[in-house]
Amino acid sequence: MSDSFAHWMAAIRLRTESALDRRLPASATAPARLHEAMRYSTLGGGKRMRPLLCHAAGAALAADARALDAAACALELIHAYSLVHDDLPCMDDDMLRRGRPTCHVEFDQATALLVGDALQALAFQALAEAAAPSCQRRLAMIALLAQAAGARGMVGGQAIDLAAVGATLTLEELEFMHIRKTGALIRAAVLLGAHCGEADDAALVALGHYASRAGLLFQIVDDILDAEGSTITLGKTAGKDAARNKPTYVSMLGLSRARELAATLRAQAQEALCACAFDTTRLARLTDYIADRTF
Ligand code: GRG
Repeated sequence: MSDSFAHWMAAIRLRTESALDRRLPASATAPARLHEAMRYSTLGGGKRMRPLLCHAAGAALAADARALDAAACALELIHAYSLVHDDLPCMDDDMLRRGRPTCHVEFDQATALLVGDALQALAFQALAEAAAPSCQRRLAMIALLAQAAGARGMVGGQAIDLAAVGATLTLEELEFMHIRKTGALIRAAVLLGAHCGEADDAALVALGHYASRAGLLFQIVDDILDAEGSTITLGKTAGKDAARNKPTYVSMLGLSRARELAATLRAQAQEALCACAFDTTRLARLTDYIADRTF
C-alpha cells in the first residue's frame, strides 16, 4: 500500500471518528447508560469501510467534505446498529466484537436493543441535516439509505440469513441473501458519496455496478476469513458460520473455489470502474484492500 493512500485512509478514519463523536449524545447526559452504550458500540474500532467508500466516490466527484462526513456518519451508524442487533442472543448470539465484549454483554440485552434503535434514528437525522448539494439530493439520499437498510436490503438479508441456518441454499439464493445483507449498505456507501458529488445518472449506474461487485467481494472475503482467520486477528469469534451450520461461500464451494470467485469479483469490480469518466484510483485501491484484507 502506498504511503499516500495509507495516509488518506487514516485521515478519513480519523475524521469519521471525530464526526461520530460530535454527533453521538454525551455519556454524561441522561439517559447516561443508553448514551454510553451507543458510544461504546460506535466509537473506537472497525475498519470504517463504508465511510472510506463514501469519501472515495464523493471526492472523485469534488463533493463537499462536510456533506461526505454526514453521509459517512449515517452509514457507520446504521452499520453499528446492525452489528449490535446481530450479536444479540436471538440472532447470532456473539460475545466478541471488534476485540471487545459485545454491547449486550457489556451492558444488557434491553440496552443493546435500544442502542440499535437509537443509532438507526440518528443515522437518518445525520442525513436530513447534511450539507448535501440540494434538498432533492438529500431526499434521494434518505430514500436510498432507507431502502438499503430496510426489508428490501440489509434487514431482509438478515431475515433470510436467520432462516438459512441448517438449510440448504443454492449459490443463487446465497448471492440473493448477501446482495441484501452486506451488499446493500456497501452499495449505498458508494452511491451516497456519489450523490454528495451531484453524480449524473450515468455515473450512478456505473458506480452502482461497481459497488454490487465490491459488496459481494467483501462478503466472500468475510466468509474466507471466518473459515481461516483467528479470533484474535478478527476481533470476533472465528469459525462461527461453520459452528452454526450456516451456508457460506466456503461451505458451498470450498476454500479454493471461493478464492477463485473472489478473484473474479475483484476483476469485475475493477472493470466496472473503467466505465467512470472521473478519477477512480481510490475506489480501485479500496477494492484491493477489500480483497486482500486479513481482518
Ligand atoms: C441485525 C438488521 C440486522 C442486520 C445484521 C451486518 C449484519 C446484518 C450482520 C453482521 C454479520 C456479518 C459477519 C456479516 C458479514 C459482513 C459484515 C457486515 C461484516 C462486518 O462488517 P465489517 O467487517 O466490520 O465492516 P467492522 O467491525 O470493520 O466495522
